[in-house]
Amino acid sequence: MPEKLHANLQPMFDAVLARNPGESEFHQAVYEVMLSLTPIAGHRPEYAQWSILKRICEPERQIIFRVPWVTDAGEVQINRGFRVEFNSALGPYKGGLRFHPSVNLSIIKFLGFEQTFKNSLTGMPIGGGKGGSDFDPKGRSEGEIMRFCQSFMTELYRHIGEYTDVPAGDIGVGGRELGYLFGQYKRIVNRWEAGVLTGKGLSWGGSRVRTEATGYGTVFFARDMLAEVGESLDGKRVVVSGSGNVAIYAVEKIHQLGGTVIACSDSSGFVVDEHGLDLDLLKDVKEVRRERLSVYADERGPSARFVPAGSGGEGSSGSGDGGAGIWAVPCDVALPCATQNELPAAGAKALVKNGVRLVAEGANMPTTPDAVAILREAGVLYAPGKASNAGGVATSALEMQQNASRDSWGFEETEARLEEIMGAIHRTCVETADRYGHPGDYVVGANLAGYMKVADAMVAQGVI
Ligand code: NDP
Ligand code: 2IT
Repeated sequence: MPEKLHANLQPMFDAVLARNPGESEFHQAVYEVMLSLTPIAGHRPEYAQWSILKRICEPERQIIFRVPWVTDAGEVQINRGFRVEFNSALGPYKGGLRFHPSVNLSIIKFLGFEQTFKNSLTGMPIGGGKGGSDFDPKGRSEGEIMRFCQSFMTELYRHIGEYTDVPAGDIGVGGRELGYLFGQYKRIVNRWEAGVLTGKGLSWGGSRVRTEATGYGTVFFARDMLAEVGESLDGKRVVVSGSGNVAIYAVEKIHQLGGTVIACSDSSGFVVDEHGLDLDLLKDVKEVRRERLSVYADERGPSARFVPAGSGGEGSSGSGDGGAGIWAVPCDVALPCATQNELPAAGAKALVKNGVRLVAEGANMPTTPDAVAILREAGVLYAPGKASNAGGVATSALEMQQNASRDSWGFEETEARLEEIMGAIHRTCVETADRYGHPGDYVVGANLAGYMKVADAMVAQGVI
């Protein structure tokens, strides 16, 4: 880790390392929060006490289960399912489900830990949780995906509920998978409980804008950061990594606000399109046909070129140019929207060399600690995901509100709520960073504000 922790905090971090061996992503997420506690470790020691930190770093409940299912060819498959119910100080556990072959307990714990502070920042009454499976949806038939989702829910259903734990989507889990999950839940419990999952389809309890919310929210946040220093997105060249749910709607909002997105990626490589991405074609290739990004370049014509991922296999970050990948494409604004640790030091150096002005995370923990240090050192405006990508879960909380009141709001009204929430998170970050002597530091602002609210609620509720 690039920077040393405050002397009071280092032994606590060492204890977390010893207690959770081998969980590198979880260690990284805890380190990033503990580093931000430095400004209060001296003069607000009540927040940096081990009695609180040791509880915050320990999930309330960790569920690991077998997910058996049968392929189209009749072969029995076993996957591992996870749900980590991290913290319920502020409300029912809330957070997505990820289906990706890389999923393990460390990844689910880092995501649940981050989610706790992100959800706190939204101002909505939601605790933190995360789940998923090492199931790989790629290349699976519709029938296989449905059977997997049904088997996954056959165990998960007993742990979730409107007042207990409310899952949603994440990598590999979108509208299709949520439909199969909700259907199986309803069949098992024999009740219509819309509030048990968010990200549902619009005709069966979903909220308008939930599909767009994470990408739109990230761009609203980036716009507010630029406005803070008297700039705007108008005319900016933007690189967005990923081409899934978050990336696609980040591209859409950037184009609506006058910027031009000139590159995006998937795990097979990245595409550079100097005329600006054709969003209709991108949606058709990725959302409808579920194709690789090279198909976009083939069909777009001469303005677009596809750069395959390098032999390092790191997808959006590893394509042979010193590890910089998509981040070697010169831009003013970079929005990492694919996955954790996809923006390494080499990428940050390339961005800085090419004069990037702002990096805002649409993904969770996409920037490595080394890369964060490089960006901050160079004075690049930088927003951590727990602030900038909070629009997705905030709109999930709006979906819960609509479900609870059996209501359904219009698109404009819901988007206005999202914009207002992102503006409030932005102000909270700026004011908190100012108050604790780190003006303009969104990492300190987001982590301190998110953390202190959770810690206060935990203290008020006693040692439970
Ligand atoms: P999707 O599954 O819709 O898209 C993920 C995108 O990232 C795809 O383009 C995928 O490429 C790429 N990707 C995933 N894993 C890797 C990898 N290991 N290497 C290279 N590329 C990869 O997921 P989302 O868009 O929903 O999620 C993206 C990020 O945003 C995640 O970090 C998620 O946790 C975070 N997030 C999501 C929210 C939501 O509401 N969905 C809310 C807040 C954060 P390919 O298709 O080739 O695998
Ligand atoms: O990381 C995230 O915030 C999400 N995947 C969305 C969680 C949610 O419950 O909407």
